[in-house]
Amino acid sequence: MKIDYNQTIPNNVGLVDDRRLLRALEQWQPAFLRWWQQMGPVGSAAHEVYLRTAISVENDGWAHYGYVRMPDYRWGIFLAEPEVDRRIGFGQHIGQKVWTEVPGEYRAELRRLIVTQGDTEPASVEQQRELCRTCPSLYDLRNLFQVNVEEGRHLWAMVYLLHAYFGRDGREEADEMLVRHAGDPDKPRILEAFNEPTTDWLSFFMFTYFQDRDGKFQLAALAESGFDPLSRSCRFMLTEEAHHMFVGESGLLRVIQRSCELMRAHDTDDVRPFGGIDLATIQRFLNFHYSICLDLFGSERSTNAANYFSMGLKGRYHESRINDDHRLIGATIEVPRIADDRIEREFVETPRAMNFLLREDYARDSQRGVDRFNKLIREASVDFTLRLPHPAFNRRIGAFQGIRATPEGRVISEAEWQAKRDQWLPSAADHAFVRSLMVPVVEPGRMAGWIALPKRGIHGQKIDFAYVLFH
Ligand code: BYC
Ligand code: FE
Ligand code: FE
Repeated sequence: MKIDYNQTIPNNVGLVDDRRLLRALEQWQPAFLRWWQQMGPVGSAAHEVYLRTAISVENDGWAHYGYVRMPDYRWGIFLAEPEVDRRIGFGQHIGQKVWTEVPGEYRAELRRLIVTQGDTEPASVEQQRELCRTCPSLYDLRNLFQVNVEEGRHLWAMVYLLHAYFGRDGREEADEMLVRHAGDPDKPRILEAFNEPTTDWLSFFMFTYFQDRDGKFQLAALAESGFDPLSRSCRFMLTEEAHHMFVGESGLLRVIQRSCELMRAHDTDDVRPFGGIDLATIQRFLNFHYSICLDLFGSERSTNAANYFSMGLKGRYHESRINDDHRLIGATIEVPRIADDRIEREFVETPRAMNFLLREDYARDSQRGVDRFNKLIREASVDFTLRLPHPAFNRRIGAFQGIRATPEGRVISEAEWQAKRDQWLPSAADHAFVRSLMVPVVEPGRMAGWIALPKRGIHGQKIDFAYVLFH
C-alpha cells in the first residue's frame, strides 16, 4: 500500500478506515510535537533542512529529498509489506501462521519489548539535542537532523503498535514515552546507555556507530517476531537504521583520517596542539561507548530472553539463515561467568543465552568497521591499532558486573582500576579537550579542523551545498 500523505498522520496502514485509532493517534500527535519543540534539537524550529522523507516502503525509490522545517516533517506510520503466508520461524509455535493480533497469553511480554524499544528512540533525540550548536559542518548538521527525525519516526512506529493493539494500557504507555527523559533523575529512560549525555560530536559518531548498531541488532531480532505488525514495523525501521550507522562509521573514519594527516604533517602522535583528536583519545571514547552498548544486550543468561524466544516473540539475528531446528530444546552453549575473580565459562541451555548470542553477532559486526578504521590508519603509515575492549571491561549488566577488568580482559583490583581508569576511559581532561574543539562551522563546504571532508555530498549534491538554511 502506498503511503497516504493527504492525512494528518501519513501512513500505509489504512488509518482512515479506523476512526477510533485515528482519533487516539491524533490526540497523541500534538503531545509529540510539543515534546519535539521542548526536547528536540535546540533552537532548530525555523531551520530549513535538506531531508529525506519516506514516500513508499518499496525498496526502489522510497525517498524524497527537499528542504523541510523539522516541525513540519511528516512523521508517520509505515510498515513493510506483509509477506504472503508468513509463518512463525522459531520457538514452540514454529510453523504456525504469524499472529496479526496480540496473543493474549503473551501480551505482557510483547508490551514490554515494544515499550523498551520505543523508549530508546526519543531518548536518543534528547541525548543529542545540544549538538546542533556545535556542528563541524552543514553536511554533518543535516545528517544529525536526519537521524533525529527518523528516531522520532521510530517512536511513532512503536506508539502505533501500542495504540492499535494494546488498548488503554497501550495508550498510557505511549503517553509515558514523552514523560520519561534521558538523564532525568526522577523519570529516566529505561536503558542506562540512553541516559548518558551526548554533548560532543566525537561522542555522536561513537553513538551512531555503536549504539545505533544495537538498534540494528535488536530490530533485526524483533523483525523475526511471530507478531507480524511488530515484524513489519521493524523491517521498515531497519532500512532507516542503515543510514544512522553510515553516519557513525563515515564520521569516525573522517575524524581518524584527519588525525592521521596531522600526525604525518607534524611528525607527532600528539596532535592536540594542532587541533586534532589524538588516536589514544579516540580509543578511550571507543572503550566507553562499546562497553556501555554491550550492557544494552542484557545478561548473558536470561530467563526473559528464553521466554521471548520460546514464545516466538524475539528471534535470533537472521534466524531463518541459521541451520538448526529453531526450537533449541535441550541444546546448550558456553557463556562466560566469574568465579573466584576469574573469567570462566559454563554451559547453559541455549534459549537462555539469546542475549549473549545477539551480543556476539553485534561484536563481530562492530569489529568489521574497526578493521576499516585500522586499514585507513595503516594506509596513512601510522603505527596504531584501534581495538574493541574485552566484554569484561567496564560492565554494569550481566556476568562481568561487580568486577574490574582491563581492556584486554584481565581481572584487576579496585585500586588498580582507580589508578589506571583514565588511561582506558575518557578523563575529565579528555572531555574538556574534545569540547574545546566543538566550535560551530556553518559556512557551506567548510569543515572543523578536527575532521576530514566527507567523500561525497548527499543525494548527488556537492559537499558545499547549503544543507541547512538558517532563519
Ligand atoms: N539498563 O533478563 P535481563 C535502539 C534489566 S537500541 C537497565 O538480562 P532482558 C536505538 C531488565 O529490564 C535497541 N536495565 O534483561 C539506538 C531486567 O529487569 P527486571 C533497543 C537493564 O530483558 C540508538 C533485568 O535487568 N531495543 O533502537 O533479557 C538510537 C534483567 O535483565 C538493562 C531493545 O532493547 C540495561 N541496559 O534483556 C535510537 C529491544 N538490561 O525484570 C534507538 C527490546 C537489562 O529484573 N528489549 N536490564 O526488573 C529487549 O529485548 C530486552 O529488554 C533487553 C534486556 C535485551 C534490553
Ligand atoms: Fe531508531
Ligand atoms: Fe537509529
